[in-house]
Amino acid sequence: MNNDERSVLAVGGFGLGVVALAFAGFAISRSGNTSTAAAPGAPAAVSTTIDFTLTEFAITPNMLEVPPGNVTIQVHNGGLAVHNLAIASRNLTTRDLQPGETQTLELKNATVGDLPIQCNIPGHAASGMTGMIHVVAGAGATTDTAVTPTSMSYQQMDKAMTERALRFVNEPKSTFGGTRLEPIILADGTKEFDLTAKIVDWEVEPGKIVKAWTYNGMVPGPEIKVNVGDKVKVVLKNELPESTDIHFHGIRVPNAMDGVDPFTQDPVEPGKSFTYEFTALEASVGMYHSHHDAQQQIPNGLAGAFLIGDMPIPASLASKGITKVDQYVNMMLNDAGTIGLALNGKSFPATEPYTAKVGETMQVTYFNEGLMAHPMHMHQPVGWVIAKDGVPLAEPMAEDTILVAPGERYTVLYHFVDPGVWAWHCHILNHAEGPQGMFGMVTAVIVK
Ligand SMILES: [Cu+2]
Repeated sequence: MNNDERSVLAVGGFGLGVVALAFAGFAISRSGNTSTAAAPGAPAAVSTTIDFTLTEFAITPNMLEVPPGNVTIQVHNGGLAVHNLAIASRNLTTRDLQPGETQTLELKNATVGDLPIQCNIPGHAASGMTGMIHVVAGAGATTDTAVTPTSMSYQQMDKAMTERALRFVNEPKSTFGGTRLEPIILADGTKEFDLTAKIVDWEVEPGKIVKAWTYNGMVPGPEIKVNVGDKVKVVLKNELPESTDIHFHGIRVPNAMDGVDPFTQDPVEPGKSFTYEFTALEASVGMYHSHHDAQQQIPNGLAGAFLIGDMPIPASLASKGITKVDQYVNMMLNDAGTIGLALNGKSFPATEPYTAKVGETMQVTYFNEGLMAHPMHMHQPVGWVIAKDGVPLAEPMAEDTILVAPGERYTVLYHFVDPGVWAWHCHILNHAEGPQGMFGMVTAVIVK
């Protein structure tokens, strides 16, 4: 987004009303809730609704507490394979759910105790698709994720939420990372990219400055893009207080260039440099990141997109109006370190707003460099997943919520059909919206 577009966004027709409308209904779909229907002269009958999402290979959440009584269980297959959900002790099982399907189970008269749950597809429980419903006297429907209670009145909450949302559209934005790095072309045609690893002050939220561990002073690191057949040289200079290295994730390189000390090289010590050299052999959607003290170095910012060649647009999407790409977006997910819950190194309301026109198509690649899986949801258009980890799918798959696990990349085409401010966020709700309003892994697409 250039400055002109940003000022249009700030002063243009997207005022509070539009923002508030666009974000309405944001948080109602996943939370458990308990209601009490008291019949005259009878004890209250408690009924509770809970949700589980099935993926490869997890049941999310994997533990829920409910009070005794009737429990409505909504089971959604958010994965890429067929799954089911079974409560063996109650002889209750969903049918085999295709990706995207949802089925509701009614658990009648649950009494205090534990109800193990699992997916009954062979091998899936052993791979991690197990969980538990704890029936506990007096329990609300809570998950294993703590929710901060609020003492604010609803008027105070509304005011705080509105103020945060308006900062997103009205405040000038600080510098964004992930800008493309132009190579130095050497005499033999090799494309050289110079990366300096260093700690800088980085504004993740308006006024919140953290120590980011960066390539070339930005989070994400600069985008590197080359063509199939290019000779590539990446010169890493280490100005960090610890050793580091660079691994090219999802890119075919000789073993000596894999960037994993001590297997393939020595650590690049503070003050030292290392040069990676390889030929870009295959079209790829990869990432480059540290493979040294990674649990600190990567969440703190040492990661970027590494792209080789271009992704073909499936011919079958022409019937959906998708014949070309008008805009390319890398969306790097993070959830830890000094950067915290962030999209491209920024937390809402500091995240970058995107703009598009009705009829246009945006190609988004999600890169998860965090510690958790994130179900990414753009309001309104269904996304067409065209590639997983850079490999084109035989047929594109429609998904409005795309679960991206750590290390994964999904390439998705979004075709815009209606104008407005459309929220775009992680659908783990405590990564996105709380009593103070939206935060963390939230941005929006402004479609005109
Ligand atoms: Cu998330």
